[in-house]
Amino acid sequence: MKKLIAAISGLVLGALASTVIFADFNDNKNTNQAGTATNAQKVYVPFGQKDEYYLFASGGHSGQMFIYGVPSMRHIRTIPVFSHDSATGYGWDKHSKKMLGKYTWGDLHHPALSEKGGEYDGKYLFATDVGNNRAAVMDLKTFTVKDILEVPNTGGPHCAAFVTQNTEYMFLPTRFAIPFGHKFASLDDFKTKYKGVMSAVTFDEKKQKLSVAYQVALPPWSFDLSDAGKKISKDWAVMTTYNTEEATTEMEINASQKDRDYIVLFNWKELEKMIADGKFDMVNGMKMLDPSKHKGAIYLVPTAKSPHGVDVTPDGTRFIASGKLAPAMTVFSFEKAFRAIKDKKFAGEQEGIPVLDYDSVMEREVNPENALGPLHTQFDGNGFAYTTMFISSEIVKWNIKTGETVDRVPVQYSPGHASAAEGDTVSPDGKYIIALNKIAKDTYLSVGPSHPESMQLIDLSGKKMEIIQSAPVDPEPHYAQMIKADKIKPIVVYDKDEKRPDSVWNQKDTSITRKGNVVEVHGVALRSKFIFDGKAARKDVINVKEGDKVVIHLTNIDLDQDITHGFGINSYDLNMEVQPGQTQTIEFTANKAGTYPLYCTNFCSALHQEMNGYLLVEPK
Ligand code: CUK
Ligand code: CUA
Repeated sequence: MKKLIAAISGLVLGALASTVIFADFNDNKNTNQAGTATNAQKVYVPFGQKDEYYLFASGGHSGQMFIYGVPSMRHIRTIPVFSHDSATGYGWDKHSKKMLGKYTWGDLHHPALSEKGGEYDGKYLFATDVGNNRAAVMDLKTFTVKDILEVPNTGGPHCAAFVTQNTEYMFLPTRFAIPFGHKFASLDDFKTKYKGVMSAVTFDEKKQKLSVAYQVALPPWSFDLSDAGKKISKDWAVMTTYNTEEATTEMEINASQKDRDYIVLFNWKELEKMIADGKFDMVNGMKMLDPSKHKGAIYLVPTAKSPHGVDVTPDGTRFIASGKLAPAMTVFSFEKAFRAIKDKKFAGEQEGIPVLDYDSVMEREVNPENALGPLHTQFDGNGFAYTTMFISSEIVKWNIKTGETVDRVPVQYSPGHASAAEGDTVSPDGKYIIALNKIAKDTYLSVGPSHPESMQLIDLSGKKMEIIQSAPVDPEPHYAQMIKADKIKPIVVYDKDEKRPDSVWNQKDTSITRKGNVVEVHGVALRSKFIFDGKAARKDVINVKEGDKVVIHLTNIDLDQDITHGFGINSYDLNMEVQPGQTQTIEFTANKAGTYPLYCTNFCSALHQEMNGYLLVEPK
């Protein structure tokens, strides 16, 4: 078996390194793309009706979150998360500017919906940023980001749909090993000075704040995809590691040498206890636990080389790992693992962490014929698993208990993740799955050498899986989650009675005041004018002096559905959005003397074009 895996993985490695593998698929001959009348009907949502599901798709290195409706596959909205966004002024208003801090881009890989009892509760959406080590939380009442947290000691937190059953934690394993705090250290000291830190992040709903509860200093391996346990395994979580070779250069060869890497199996309840018992050192302000000193919470499970995805079954009994370089999905049993741990049946230790015996935890290896490059697995709640095959460009449906292949559908092409309806809950719907394809090739009208990615909607309700719709998508969805639309309850306007110190609700209460060189404006926006000072002759003009600090609070007093105003200042590189009933603040230094028009950037009425004024900056 070992030899076979090694041989095939050699072949796969070759295929991964070249683009030749795609040539076979270029003629589109084996597609069953949307096109027939019945498929069109299945995805048609008539005007006045709504989609059945929301799809939250990660925007990858756009740093944002894309929202689609399913089954129409219409792109409904982009939520700016880790990158600036001109359309909404995200990154310029005070709140978002503070949250983004010094960063202007992000790499959002994995969205995770908040859960209660293992079901999506529709309240919050979490996300991580591989680019600049951050975690974010969005409120699904307003579809806006509430908090962003920068996580120290970590080099590219890469995780999966990974909140625990009651949203106790979101875990962020590091993808790249680094010395604590990004300190300088020679790569010759990789083994001793570099660490693969896993962070446990919590969300305080009352304070609307994210924070790091604790971190774990693991060996300098690359940690990757993860999933939280469910039901019998609810106190546990799993994550994959590659580069247990500890390679520091030419990773594509050097990190792929060993036949086995590991799944890290950890008990977060136990870790929580250890932290409460003071079993940690402070490292850059973080509680850091060393698992080689404090044992009993973390174990290693050998798995086929260079694993990428690991996913827990809806009933919580098993976890399924697949790797790019071995053509197999490996099914592991939590019960077997618990027994081995209880009986202390270990095959040895790696860097002070007990290694479980592969055969004592493994239930079966699943090898669908000619299926290459298995990455991620989703579930339908009827005992079937759906695994994406990056290299052979397909989704394979198989029986979790028997390993038998039930169906396969070619996708176009090279799927990373797939996302099933309510797929990460304890009770997936089994209605749809969406293939998130990395390479769309000639699927859409050409837009030059770089083509859009694609998302293909697959109907699971019939005997055979059937692709019924395909939607282009900006770079780059890694993972997505699909939730029943009726679970989400967005507000229509911001609550006027909510206490916000800088809101103003009457035109006569607006004001421009000066304290030293700080000019503070309490203004309102309404159809179709700005009023900054209701007592002034020109109510829509802000007069300041060169060098003043200007603080503008603007309340949108139009409490009507969908009447959003914008506030842009010409040539000052400033814009923000103010939604109905919302108060937003923008701060800047008037360091350019002159005359600058300001205007509403969001079309709001027949007189939108008249909704403007001036910022007059008197020279020193
Ligand atoms: S990753 Cu991109 S295909 Cu960041 Cu979940 Cu696997
Ligand atoms: Cu207000 Cu346009």
